[in-house]
Amino acid sequence: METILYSLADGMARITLNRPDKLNAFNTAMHADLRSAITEARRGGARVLVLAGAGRAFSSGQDLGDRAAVPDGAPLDLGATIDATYNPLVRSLRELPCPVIAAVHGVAAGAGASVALACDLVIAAKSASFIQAFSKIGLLPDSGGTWNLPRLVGTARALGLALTGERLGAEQAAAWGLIWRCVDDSELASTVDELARQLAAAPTRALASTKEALYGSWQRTLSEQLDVERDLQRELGLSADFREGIAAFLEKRAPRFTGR
Ligand code: LHQ
Repeated sequence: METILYSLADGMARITLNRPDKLNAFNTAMHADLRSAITEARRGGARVLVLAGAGRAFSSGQDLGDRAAVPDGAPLDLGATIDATYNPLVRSLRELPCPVIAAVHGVAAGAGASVALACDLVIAAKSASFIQAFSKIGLLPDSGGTWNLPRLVGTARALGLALTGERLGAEQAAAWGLIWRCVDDSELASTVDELARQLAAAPTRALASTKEALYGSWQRTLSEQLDVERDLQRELGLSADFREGIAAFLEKRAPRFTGR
């Protein structure tokens, strides 16, 4: 693929945004490549997906030079662009039945930040930063930004970030709960690799159900959520991995989960 690097091995799918001269800005081709790669990861039975950026950044968001998505004089329906690109991307990451890790180094700006925050676990290098660049060009946070930001850091901080477009360093992002973890720059790759290996060997269906239950919880009452947990647990109770987890515990050995 032209704009990303993709691999799938040992249950670990890796997608690297690969337009380093544009700080991995999203253009139409990259969205198409991402769709293919995520479909391929799903079809290939990936048990974890790692999303990262090549060069010195994670992503600078929408490619502001892509005339298919950014107006050049004539009015352009950004809603149609979003419907065709960012919204399906965010939905596909959330609906992927395995954990998605964003490995963030350098800057994650605009939709680059939103896409990182749409991943299930965000690990960032200490020198990384998150910028809600939208307001600087007359837009609002998209790609799930207005949904994820207040849920992750609360309304006051979400509004502060979104209205000012101020750069937020990774250490502060971790302290605020915007991301899962911030590590030394030199440890980003090994930390992400280790976590990806751990998750690829985990009971994948349980992790997928955890994602589904947690993300869906915002629309439900506690009583409704209790029912959702019951239903999902009922399914997991019939899984091979649950049987293996119990057997391994009783036999005092490490479990060998297969994701089934
Ligand atoms: C870029 C970009 C970029 C193209 C750096 N595009 N070339 C929007 C519109 C339509 C539909 C739906 O959704 C959206 C959502 C959005 O994502 S809106 C937000 C779009 N992103 C931005 O506004 C961020 C723009 N970029 C920047 O503010 C800076 O580049 C950041 C703060 C990310 C990094 O700054 P520096 O580290 O100083 O790097 P730089 O500015 O020198 O950039 C390096 C190169 O990358 C440079 O090209 P050049 O040929 O001069 O070396 C930039 O033009 C290019 N680049 N971002 N988004």
